[in-house]
Amino acid sequence: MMKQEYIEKILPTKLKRFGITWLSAILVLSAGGPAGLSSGKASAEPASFAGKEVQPSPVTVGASVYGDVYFPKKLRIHDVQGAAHLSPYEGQKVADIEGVVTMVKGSSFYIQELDAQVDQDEKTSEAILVYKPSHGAQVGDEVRVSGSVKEYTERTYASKPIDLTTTEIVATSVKVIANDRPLPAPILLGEQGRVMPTSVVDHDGMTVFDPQEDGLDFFESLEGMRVELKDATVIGPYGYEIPVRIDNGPNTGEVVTEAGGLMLTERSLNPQRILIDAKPSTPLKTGDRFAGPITGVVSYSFSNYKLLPERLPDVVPGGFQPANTRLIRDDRKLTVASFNVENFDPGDGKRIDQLGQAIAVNLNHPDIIGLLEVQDNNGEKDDGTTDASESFRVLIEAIRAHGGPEYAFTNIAPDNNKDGGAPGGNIRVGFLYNPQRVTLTDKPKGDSVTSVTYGVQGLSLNPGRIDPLNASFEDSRKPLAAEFEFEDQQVIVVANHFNSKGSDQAPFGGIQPPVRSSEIQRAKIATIVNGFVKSVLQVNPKANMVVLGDLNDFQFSETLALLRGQELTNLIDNLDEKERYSYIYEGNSQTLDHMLVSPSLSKTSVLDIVHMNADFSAADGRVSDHDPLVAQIDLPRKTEEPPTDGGSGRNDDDDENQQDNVGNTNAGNGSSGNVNGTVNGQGQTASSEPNGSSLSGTNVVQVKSVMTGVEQNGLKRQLLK
Ligand SMILES: [Ca+2]
Ligand SMILES: [Ca+2]
Ligand SMILES: [Ca+2]
Ligand SMILES: [Ca+2]
Repeated sequence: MMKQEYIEKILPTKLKRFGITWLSAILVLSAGGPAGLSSGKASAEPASFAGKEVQPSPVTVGASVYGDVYFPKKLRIHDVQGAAHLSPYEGQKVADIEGVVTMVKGSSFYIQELDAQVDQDEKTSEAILVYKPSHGAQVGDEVRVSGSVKEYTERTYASKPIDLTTTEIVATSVKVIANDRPLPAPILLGEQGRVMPTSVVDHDGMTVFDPQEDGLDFFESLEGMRVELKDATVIGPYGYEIPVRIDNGPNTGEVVTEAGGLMLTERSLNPQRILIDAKPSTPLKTGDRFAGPITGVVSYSFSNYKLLPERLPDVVPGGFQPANTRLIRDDRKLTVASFNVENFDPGDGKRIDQLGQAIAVNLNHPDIIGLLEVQDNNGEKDDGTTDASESFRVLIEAIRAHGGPEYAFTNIAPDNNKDGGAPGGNIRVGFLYNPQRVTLTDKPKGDSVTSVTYGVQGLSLNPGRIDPLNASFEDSRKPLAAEFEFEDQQVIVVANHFNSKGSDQAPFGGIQPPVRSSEIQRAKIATIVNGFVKSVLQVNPKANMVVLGDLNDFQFSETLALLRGQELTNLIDNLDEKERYSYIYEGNSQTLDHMLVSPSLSKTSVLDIVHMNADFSAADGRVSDHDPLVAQIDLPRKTEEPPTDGGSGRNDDDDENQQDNVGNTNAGNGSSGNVNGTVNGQGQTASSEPNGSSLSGTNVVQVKSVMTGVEQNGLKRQLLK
């Protein structure tokens, strides 16, 4: 029998016999109804005909029991939440919704179902937000709430209005029916409790509610509920929230950094990251832990699910320390760094000194440093100033004060407020270089509008901007190419700062899949820079090129694919996966900064990301939001035999030698493919010899690494003092 036929024809007849109209009951098809019940009450307000919203209440008339009469059951929180992002009762009035107050937030509070009343469905949240000014409710009160159901944007901000909503009862009445009730037991998250999805945020455009698979649905199924985190590990410094991870058992596919952070990979945005919405009383760094479990309610605001903790346990420091570069100095090799100095200007106070120390000590004063986000001489004062010579000068002095060399600098000032960033700041890319080690080849300096080209004489301008009038660079930085001479070799370094991801929709936002509109401009910029690289290599296939900077995208992105083309190798890709980060955003360790090299350098360059900033708060030594990158490059020498392995001019021995120049100052790095687990003391000794220029003068010595104790091409190598 069809349900429809039963409801329309048969049931009215049955109900008539005991004097109630069928519209006053909710009825579903059931063969005889449940046994063992003998009485029931009719309710006046049927909610729906769907099976879930009713309960069996057999009616007894005389000796007859009508067991297949179903009445609306009492509406509970899980009914209002439903197994969905939006309440099935949105916009409707609900009455006498019962729960215990678990947390009070101003005019709002969270209530949760008594443990005895929860349904058997993990997809439905058992808690809900209630809004009523002057509600008077206290944690532990058992209340009965009436009002209307609203899908509410808990907090919003003009630039990103598209967020998920929080189901809320806008209450007309809140009746306290008991005090000091025990709070419902928190749901334990993680391996011993509810295991979190670790790879998918959403893969069905929010059309299927599958909390076991989709992180978005997982958190929604716990909306407003008390949850507990055991042994939470901090995965980044505090920044509006505390990002943590918990143990979700084996098979998570997680890549954990040496510091204890969570790597963003091509496979996962790590939906298991939990953001704790509280400000810690002590500085936090990646790898710190909490002295006890964290209990709180699941909330959502500013495009993310968050945990509102009832209290924060004490912090147990994890002991991770800001790193120094692991590259062991070898003066015959060129070192090139990329460092986003986060809106640096002469008004930065003690950060000037800290950055000086970072470059002189942590980075071991590289020969060439591509700097990003250098502001003009008066920072964000917006008065038409664009010159940054004072910004460079104070930084050079600070490096000197920490034992570094006297650097020189070069840059091209942007036209006022044309390159994006904070208004008035005029952030630009520029270079520091050590004139004791490299020279900026003598060419006319470019200006803000003239494009640099490459010919048989090298760069036309030095430095020069790449295609600065191209509309693709609108409101963004123009790449800057500079030509340096190291020993007898030229190397072209291109510093970049691509447009940011700021305009993209959020991974946990209300639009799924999120639109990442910023990629369009980056794709154009990457294509232009790759075109420049191509134009150089067409003239000189052996040109030594380093393309570096904050590219505001990941190593596996389309941006990087376009920039690499067939020409460049991204040294990031040579690192062990857990090493590939220079930045932490909402608890995801990730790479925005890159260092790419041309074919002549691809096998003789070793990269180190110096983890001294991203994992730390300012109190623990952070001097910028980005970690700097340093590459050590064994430039091919003109005295060398023609290449035999496809143009790199290097053989396998050389690759090993490169690894020998990476010291192991952190015990956890032994597994890295590029980071040798052995400290090479001899390399350190040899590298202290200022012998690079002497070596370049000989044409009978096959110069390899100082460490190579073998003969090459029949010529005995020699160490020169
Ligand atoms: Ca439930
Ligand atoms: Ca909801
Ligand atoms: Ca889903
Ligand atoms: Ca200014």
